Amino acid sequence: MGTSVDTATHCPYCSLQCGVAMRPAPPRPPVIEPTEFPTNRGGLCAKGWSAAELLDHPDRLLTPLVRTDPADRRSPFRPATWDEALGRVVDAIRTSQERYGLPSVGVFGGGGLTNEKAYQLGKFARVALRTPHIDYNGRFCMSSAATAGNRAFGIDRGLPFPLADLAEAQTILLVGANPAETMPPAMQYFDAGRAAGATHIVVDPRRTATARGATMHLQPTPGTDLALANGLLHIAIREGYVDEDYIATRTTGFEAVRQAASKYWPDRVERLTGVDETQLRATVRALATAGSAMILTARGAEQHSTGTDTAQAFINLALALGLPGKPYSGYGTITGQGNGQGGREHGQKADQLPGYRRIDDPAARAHVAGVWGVDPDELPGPGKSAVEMLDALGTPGGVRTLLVFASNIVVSAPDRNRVRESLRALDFLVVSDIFLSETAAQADVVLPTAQWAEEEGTMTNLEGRVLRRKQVLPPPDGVLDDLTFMSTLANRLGRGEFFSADPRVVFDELRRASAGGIADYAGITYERIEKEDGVFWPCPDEGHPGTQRLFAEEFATPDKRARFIRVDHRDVPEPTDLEYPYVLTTGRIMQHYQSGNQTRRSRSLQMTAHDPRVELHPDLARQLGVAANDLVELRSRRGRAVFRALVTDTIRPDTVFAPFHWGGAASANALTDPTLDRYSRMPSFKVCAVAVARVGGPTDPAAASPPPLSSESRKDG
Ligand SMILES: Nc1nc2c(c(=O)[nH]1)N[C@H]1C(S)=C(S)[C@@H](COP(=O)(O)OP(=O)(O)OC[C@H]3O[C@@H](n4cnc5c(=O)[nH]c(N)nc54)[C@H](O)[C@@H]3O)O[C@H]1N2
Ligand SMILES: Nc1nc2c(c(=O)[nH]1)N[C@H]1C(S)=C(S)[C@@H](COP(=O)(O)OP(=O)(O)OC[C@H]3O[C@@H](n4cnc5c(=O)[nH]c(N)nc54)[C@H](O)[C@@H]3O)O[C@H]1N2
Ligand code: SF4
Ligand SMILES: [Mo]
Repeated sequence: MGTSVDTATHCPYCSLQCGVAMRPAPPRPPVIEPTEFPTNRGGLCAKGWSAAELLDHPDRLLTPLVRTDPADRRSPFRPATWDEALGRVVDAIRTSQERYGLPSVGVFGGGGLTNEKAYQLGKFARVALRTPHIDYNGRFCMSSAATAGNRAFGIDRGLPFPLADLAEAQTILLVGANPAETMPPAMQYFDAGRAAGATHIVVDPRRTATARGATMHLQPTPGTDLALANGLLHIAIREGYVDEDYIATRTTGFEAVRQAASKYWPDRVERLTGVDETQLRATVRALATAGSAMILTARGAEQHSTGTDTAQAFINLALALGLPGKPYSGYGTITGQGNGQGGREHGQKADQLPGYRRIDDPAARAHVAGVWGVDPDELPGPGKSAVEMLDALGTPGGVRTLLVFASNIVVSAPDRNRVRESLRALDFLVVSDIFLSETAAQADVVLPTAQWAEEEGTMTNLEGRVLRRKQVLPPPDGVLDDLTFMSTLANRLGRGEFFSADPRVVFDELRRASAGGIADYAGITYERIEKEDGVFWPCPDEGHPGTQRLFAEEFATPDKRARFIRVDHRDVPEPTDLEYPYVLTTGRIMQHYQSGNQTRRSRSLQMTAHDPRVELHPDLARQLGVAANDLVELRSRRGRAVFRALVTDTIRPDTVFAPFHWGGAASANALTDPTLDRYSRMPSFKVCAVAVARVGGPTDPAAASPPPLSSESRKDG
């Protein structure tokens, strides 16, 4: 597009979607500068600064790859034309469909895809493949808080207010979130609040950078947040802090919750969580006596087999204090992926149609089928959730041919060894990615795709604000963007008439498909987004201003009231024992993003965070004879992984923390527990039992310090 002016767009990574300006600098990739966009206001983290490094990275996939021997997935890859690669994909789809029926083809999507691509992928599964089986990595991310939000409020918008409201709240309780590393530019709102006298309380088993800056830090054992929330509610009730008027006029179901809370005596909660009674009381007082208060959760509280109920427990607390709908107050969850919000609204989920409609609702089916121009009876029903779909790969009734878009499941799904086995049981695996990920390395066919700055689309950020991602340069020769790929493949499958490769056409169709749904985008246009710094959904028509704040008057439930739901503490699925005496929790460091398939390729990020490191308390290190930088092996009931020791007193002595950004020998997900939440189907990423042992010294050339790309992604490649 050879212009010399800056293009205003957004960082490709997390849900903060920081505004950036990109200045073309041919023949090098464009130069990135932060803009004054309302989320980042001139801030950017190291990942954002480095994002353009990957546009012309030598590892980029530039042609489709196929196996030299189509019958042997262990044979080497060779470059192929699109025609040949698509031919193999179509043959595999047809073979599975003929042998095992339509549901034997599955799709796995991602929360990084634009709204247009996520929407089109859901439609592609239902209309081109006619399979019920589509799910996505958001199941690993937002599903518990989403389920709880839908249950309690009738709507799932992560933050029911703009981010800037955080600076105005007098008290914030932040549970299992580490924005200082996961969304650094958002810290300016927390900092502004504290500078103005706000009280911030962080709940985290680690004294993170976020916790260090807060007013108070509660340091519970992983997996006990539900008991903590019920304990706070118990105190609020006993000390007369509940808002009886609000409860009577705006909610239902409090009595059962009040009764349940009566069992959460502070000393019992102290025993369950490890947080002492004084801190519990101080937290309640800070929330209840402030003029405005927010309770925010993120993955630390949610990625558990009790994640939905845990989010609900914090919603119960917020409702009892009368917070949701009051100015600068309420409950929110901090969405993770770039389009984690929009990606969970328009049909990538197994049980969902666009506009956050349910696929088992006859009226929703009729509406969406009308927009798509198909017979409602043709639309499949709900399919299996992510982990359940992966577990059933290659089994009778399970998926035989799987198409993966924008997820690196071999690194990011729980119980990696089992995932690898399941993928091996497939008849055919297709992966669309920018780079040869660990998952792509196991595929039969790999398809190169365009990157963020090479295509147009929209993203919905953590606030529910719909943004435009703009094209700054064309994709490399021979690389097709996902929309073009989907419509080309649909064409080959005889369903091409239903699909467009033009993002504007797809977005306009999405608007119509979402119209009247919960996540209503009908009034949002590319032009409005541009003029108004984004538009907040719901936005039912072009004259509607968009909805920055929810719940002031009513909730989105049928009776317009929020629902209290009784929830009870349950022990973690895998308690520690003599063989596996420590608790492992997992998460993120600032420099790397998710499975690391992108950020591990950035030279500047690798320079500051090359080594996968496990955090251990000095007492534990001493007991195990581990010194700083030693190699340490973690072992769980499912696998092993080796990390370099980071000895730090910021973590509980009974707990170790490992990032999940690496594959190969340093894969945290070789260890994690796939036990699912019964409602959201979220796995237990944040708690399992492990053994810990020293396996080498700091200069040992052994397993850890994998090369920038874990050996795994090269092995079969
Ligand atoms: N640098 C970076 N930033 C990112 C991402 C990334 O990969 N890298 N990913 C993006 C995405 S998709 C997401 S979902 C967000 C996630 O953002 P966060 O939720 O902030 O990130 P995590 O590190 O997964 O977990 C947060 C904290 O939970 C704590 N924790 C662990 N177990 C428990 C527990 O049982 N209870 C409590 N209360 N806390 C616990 C961990 O110690 C950790 O500090 O980040 C987004 N931003
Ligand atoms: N142990 C543990 N595991 C976790 C978590 C945890 O806290 N602990 N967190 C979970 C969470 S919250 C999340 S969100 C998941 C994320 O885990 P993944 O789904 O693996 O996330 P990414 O690494 O972002 O994978 C995106 C892939 O798509 C590629 N890609 C990027 N853009 C595009 C595009 O436009 N089209 C296509 N086709 N490909 C693209 C990237 O190169 C990358 O390989 O991990 C989960 N796994
Ligand atoms: S905070 Fe998120 S959106 Fe902003 S620069 Fe960092 S990764 Fe990108
Ligand atoms: Mo996430």
